[in-house]
Amino acid sequence: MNRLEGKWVLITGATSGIGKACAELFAEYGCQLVLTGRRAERLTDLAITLEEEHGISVQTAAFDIRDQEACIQFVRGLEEPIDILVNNAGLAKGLDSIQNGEFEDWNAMIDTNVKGLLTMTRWISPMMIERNSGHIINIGSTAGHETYPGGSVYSATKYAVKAITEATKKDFHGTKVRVSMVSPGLAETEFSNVRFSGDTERADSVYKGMEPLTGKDIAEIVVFMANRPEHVNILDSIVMPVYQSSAQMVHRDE
Ligand code: NDP
Ligand code: 8X3
Repeated sequence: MNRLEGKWVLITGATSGIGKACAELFAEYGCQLVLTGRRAERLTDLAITLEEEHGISVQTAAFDIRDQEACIQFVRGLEEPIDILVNNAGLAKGLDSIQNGEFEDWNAMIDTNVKGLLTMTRWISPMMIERNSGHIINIGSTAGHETYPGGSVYSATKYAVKAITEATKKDFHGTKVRVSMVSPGLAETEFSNVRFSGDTERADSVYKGMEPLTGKDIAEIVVFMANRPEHVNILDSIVMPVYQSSAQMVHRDE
């Protein structure tokens, strides 16, 4: 059953990976889309493709989600009320132990994964509360459920996403606005390339000898959550490849 057709879905970080896959899948369900990210050309290309393929309306906005004023201006400029907000934009930078960490990497992760998500939620959710309808879906991580060496700050940001998701559900208590989170394990996107600053060999080694998740695998969970009846709220969903059993337990074929 398609309960999503015609709904307005705002996806942050739609220029690649999980966000892009979410855009493609919501488009298949006949949703209207608002897509954000910093790479304007990718957003425009995706919008043209999805409009042509699905006959839907796609709006785009290129800005840095760390820029709180840009976020606020973007939300003020929205032409349609948002039914579903997918807080997806995020990244890991580096895999340094805390004693060797780079402030620049820490700031990028905290400002994007935590403050960017908070800012979007802060400015979109009042409109949902007012209409007593809406759904916020945060992309967390297995790193928000367990830690690993070199992952202290990335994990901290994803534990924060878990905390924010759970507290937001409580803030909306008594309304019909839903709050969910998906917590993926290893998914092959641009994530590892970004984490290792374009070191493709190192990025590829993350997925060596195993079949990782794809952006589409996660998009299917996001859309499943969004497509539940309005009285059903899935709070979290931990999703890993079958060869992954924890952050560091990854089976690899020879
Ligand atoms: P990608 O690198 O493929 O996509 C990340 C997206 O976030 C891009 O669209 C990027 O757009 C956007 N983004 C990053 N920084 C900013 C910024 N400052 N302002 C605006 N947009 C930004 O990685 P994934 O698709 O894998 O990551 C999506 C989410 O999934 C992240 O929150 C990540 O933490 C999470 N995740 C990923 C996992 C994985 O293994 N891949 C596992 C668990 C969670 P642009 O560069 O154009 O700005
Ligand atoms: C991404 C998964 O294990 O690389 O959130 O941190 S992991």
